[in-house]
Amino acid sequence: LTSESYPNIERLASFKKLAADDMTFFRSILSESEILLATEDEDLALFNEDWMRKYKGQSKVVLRPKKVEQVAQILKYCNEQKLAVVPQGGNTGLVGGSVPVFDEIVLSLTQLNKIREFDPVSGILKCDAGVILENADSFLAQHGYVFPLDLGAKGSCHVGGVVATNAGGLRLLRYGSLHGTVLGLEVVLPNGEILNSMNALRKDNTGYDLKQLFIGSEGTIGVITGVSILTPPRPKAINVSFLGVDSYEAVQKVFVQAKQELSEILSAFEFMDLNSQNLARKHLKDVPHPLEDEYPFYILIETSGSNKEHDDTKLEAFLEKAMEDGTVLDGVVAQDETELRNLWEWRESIPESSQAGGGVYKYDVSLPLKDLYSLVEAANEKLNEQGLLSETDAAKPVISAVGYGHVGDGNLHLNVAVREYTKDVEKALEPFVYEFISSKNGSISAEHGLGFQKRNYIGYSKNDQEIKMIKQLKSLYDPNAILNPYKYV
Ligand code: FAD
Ligand code: 2HG
Ligand code: ZN
Repeated sequence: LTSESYPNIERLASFKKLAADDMTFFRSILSESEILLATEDEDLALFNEDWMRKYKGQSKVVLRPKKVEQVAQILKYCNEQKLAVVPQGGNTGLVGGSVPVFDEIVLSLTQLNKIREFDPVSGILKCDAGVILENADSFLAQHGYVFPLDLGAKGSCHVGGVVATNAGGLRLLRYGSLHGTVLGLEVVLPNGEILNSMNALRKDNTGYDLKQLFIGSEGTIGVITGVSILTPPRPKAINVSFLGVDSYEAVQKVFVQAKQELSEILSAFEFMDLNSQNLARKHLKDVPHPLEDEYPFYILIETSGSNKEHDDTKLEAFLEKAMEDGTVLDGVVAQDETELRNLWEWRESIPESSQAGGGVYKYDVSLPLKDLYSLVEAANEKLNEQGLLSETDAAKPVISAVGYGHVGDGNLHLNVAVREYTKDVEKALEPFVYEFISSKNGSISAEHGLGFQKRNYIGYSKNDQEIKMIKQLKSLYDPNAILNPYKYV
């Protein structure tokens, strides 16, 4: 596996290089455990390299403050000194946005990780940005509440990281996007000012809703240090079923049926193609697939509610109908928590499975539902035409191009699993994939953001006027452009 370098980009000479006097300053405000320095044996790979092992920077220092005031002091200093900074959460982002490109200082939020308060009447949680998503959810479970966002990286990603990305995940269909559930933020601006809007109000129409600017800003205009979020009651009854169907048309039909029949208890509707399940099969090795026979498409449906009997009856009636009319060809329903986890595993393990053969090109796109799968077909055609794809021939770079995702949200994940990263594959896919999406009026990033990977392609989804305003906002809040440079702004 050859790690992708950063071609055609030069370090900006306007940024200062880290010097001894900078370290003296950092040591004056941080303790030893809050500073990690690269040494001969330690290249800080955990912080320099992204989850896909595709992007790697060369930062020599990671700062891990425990207090918001320290974040403010660090940014103020870096801004004055023109030292570039990359804010980093759990480093699970999938667009190369969370790691340095050159020698930017990594500002890691890992140690700013306290739950601040929880109101069990309103369900409003206030916490530090560095709280790991799964920890936030486990804390809420003790109070009968649930975090309104769930995703495969929950064990590592941060609450602040998902907000900075505006991640979507597996429950968006039910609980909506973070633009709705986040009620307030605490953000440190590049000049060191702390913007405190840790609101606990559901309604507040007093001028611009400033927090929205930071949700999904990917660390380019401020560092999120605190999050206030509305959490829903934890469902008492959860059902998961895993179905096999014979076409993408059938997937859409089942989606409509599920919305109609399951209505308020439907909490996730995910689809996976056969190729994605074949990759997962290799990865999960001895675990038997939930369905004995192979189907071109699979669907995972989750229901959650407060009354098991009620939900069971509804799910049974829905499945009976869908199987009777022949839309669903086969299916299973989890009988206990272990089976439920196991069914989810066949969906949640795909990102890792597609990476396991060497590397992966990931495209996270929004498309009109009717066109959602056509991108996977077009990509396969293109890779085949150019003789780049073979599941068995190790001389070909591409193992498989698979499609899966959050049908309920119109969000497809195209993963092109490769034996190694090569220019031929990249050239075949880009800008082809982006042009395809644009021609269907889709978005080149549904939920992962733009980061480094899509820095040159924002024009496929935003018009000139929108890009102009993004740049104006960037220069207003970060005039020295020290925050997350070389990425999409
Ligand atoms: P990082 O990766 O560290 O950072 C992401 C971006 O946010 C970077 O630009 C960084 O500079 C910035 N940032 C991080 N913290 C802060 C902060 N406190 N203040 C300002 N900027 C900050 N995404 C989905 O939307 N849906 C999914 O279903 C989903 N599933 C995933 C499954 C797996 C296995 C993996 C590896 C990733 C998945 N993702 C998914 C990607 C998703 O973007 C990340 O998991 C998550 O949003 C990033 O959180 P993080 O704390 O790791 O942030
Ligand atoms: C998911 O839905 C994540 O599993 C990751 O958004 C998607 O790896 C991907 O392409
Ligand atoms: Zn996703």
